[in-house]
Amino acid sequence: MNNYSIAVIPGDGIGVDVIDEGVKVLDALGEVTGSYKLDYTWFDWNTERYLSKGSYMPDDWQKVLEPFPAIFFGAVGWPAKVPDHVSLWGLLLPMRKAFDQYANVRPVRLLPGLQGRLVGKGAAEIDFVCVRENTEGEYSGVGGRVHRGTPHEVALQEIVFTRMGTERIVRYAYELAREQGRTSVQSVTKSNAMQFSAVFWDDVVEEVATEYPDLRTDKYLVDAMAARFVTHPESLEVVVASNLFADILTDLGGAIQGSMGMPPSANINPTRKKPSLFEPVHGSAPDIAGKGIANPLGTVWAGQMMLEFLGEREAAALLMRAMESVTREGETLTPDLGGKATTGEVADAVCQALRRA
Ligand code: GGG
Repeated sequence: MNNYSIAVIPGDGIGVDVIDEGVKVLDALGEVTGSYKLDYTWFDWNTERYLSKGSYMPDDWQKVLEPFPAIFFGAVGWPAKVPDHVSLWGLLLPMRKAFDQYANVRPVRLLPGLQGRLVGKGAAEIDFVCVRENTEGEYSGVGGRVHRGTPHEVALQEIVFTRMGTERIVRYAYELAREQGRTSVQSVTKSNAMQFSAVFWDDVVEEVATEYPDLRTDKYLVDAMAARFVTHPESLEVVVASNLFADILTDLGGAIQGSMGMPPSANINPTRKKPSLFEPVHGSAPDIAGKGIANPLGTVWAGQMMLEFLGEREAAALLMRAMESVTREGETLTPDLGGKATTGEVADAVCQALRRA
């Protein structure tokens, strides 16, 4: 039996609802397989903490989290109480950057039985993965505002692409393509308009691609790729893009997966020298927080990716099959997927499927 120490940060809004259920499913899977046990340390780092103590995390947060191989994260943000740029830069983005979680892996797969939003495109057509650069690009955090409130006010937000950062994410995408038995990689930029940063990205892709002659390389402008998600999702295998472009595209990915409640997100430090972080793609959705109707499947799927990362491949495969059997049956789904079940009932259905298996 393998033991893993996991840091759990439910965060805000429905993050709390879905993480509770995600933990329930991961524990049930550990019991069913007998292959692992997760020892959780819970952290109440969220907007309430910010309001009462002035920060989302304590000063020594890096030292506290560093011993954990993985962080199981819910969601951040409560815009009625704290502006979103304060909460995102107070909790999630510092972890991605400080722990060098440079590869953000986001599968876009329509699970069996679910109604996608695209006419004529089912589970066979919607099955690819997005690799998002996760530490620089449009999220570099470099910029400033001057002459506030005056007619000559200036706001600058710098896009930063480094050779090291670009090469490593592109290489990660090609390696993932090989690992998953794919035949191609789709690189996304806006190099007709962004003649410096995006053309640089294209150049790096061309260089790295020579190391992978077995894989085809396709290049798309981000606007064309947005259309392609809808018109030809079956032509996509491993989509690699910058921080902001991939963030936007993967919300579209959530939509074609049936609901924003479905997609998971693995923020990986491939060196494993610092913790990796696993979360649903969706945010905190304050409007439905605490109502018991949030879809827990994106979080359960993120937990499944965490188990794969930890090396529990058989358990992870079993959990994927259990989720698929729940979606295939289609009887226990939350309202975002057209069902009437609660968050807890969906997680219970996954647990039952695990026990049946
Ligand atoms: N569960 C993830 C979460 O809370 N996401 C909030 C969000 O807006 N993230 C922005 C990003 O991933 O770039």
